[in-house]
Amino acid sequence: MKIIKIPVSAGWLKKTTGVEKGPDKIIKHLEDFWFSETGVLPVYSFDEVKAPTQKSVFEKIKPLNEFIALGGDHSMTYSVFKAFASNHKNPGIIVFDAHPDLMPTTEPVNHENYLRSLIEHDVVKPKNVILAGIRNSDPDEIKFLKENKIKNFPMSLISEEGKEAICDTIMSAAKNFDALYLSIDLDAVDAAFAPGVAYPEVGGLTSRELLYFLHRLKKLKNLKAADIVELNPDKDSNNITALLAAKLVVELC
Ligand SMILES: [Mn+2]
Repeated sequence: MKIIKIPVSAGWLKKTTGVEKGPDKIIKHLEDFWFSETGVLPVYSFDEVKAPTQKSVFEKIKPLNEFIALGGDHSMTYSVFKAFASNHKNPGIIVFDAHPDLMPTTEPVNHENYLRSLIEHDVVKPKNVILAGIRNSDPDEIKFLKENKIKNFPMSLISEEGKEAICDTIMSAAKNFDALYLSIDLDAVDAAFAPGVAYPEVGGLTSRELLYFLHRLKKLKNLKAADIVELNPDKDSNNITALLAAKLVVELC
């Protein structure tokens, strides 16, 4: 699996400072795993976007077919997905996140509005966007979600209906995309399991619940690429979040 390091910290209000250390930290912890739980021996090749900009990230990703990009803050998904989308007819994205990241667009985009920017810049159709794990939104974002009829599976719904049923629904929607991209903001996971993120949120997925989703989504033939974002090693506790991020990489290989 090609692993692309994108050490970007372009965060609004500088609250994401520290996330640029994420990629190296995750890679260090890959050593802590041998086989994946499904018995796969992961083989990696590493590459990096040094001093990342929207343009340099796009150019690094454009020639790739299958990859996992490691952040860095969520703003990077704008350029990574844009490059991915440029290679496919009808691309779609599943995002695990505590926040919808649908704030009004800015230039350059940031980690609070990358997803709205992808939609408003016609990179992805709103009907090809699936959100899961949301539990803290701005009124502006809720309005945008409703107006664009975005498929939204907030934490409350996952908790009420169960991860199995929600995963079934997500998979039947996602299997129709020509190419599927998975974006994992580590704050989708409960702060008790993933404290080392820029904006920790309680009441989220357990590590195991997120792994359940990944193991099932991995079975979709159209799943081509993924990113893991928002690890902040400076805020972590006993490297627990870094270790989770590394395990996610292993299980996605
Ligand atoms: Mn996010």
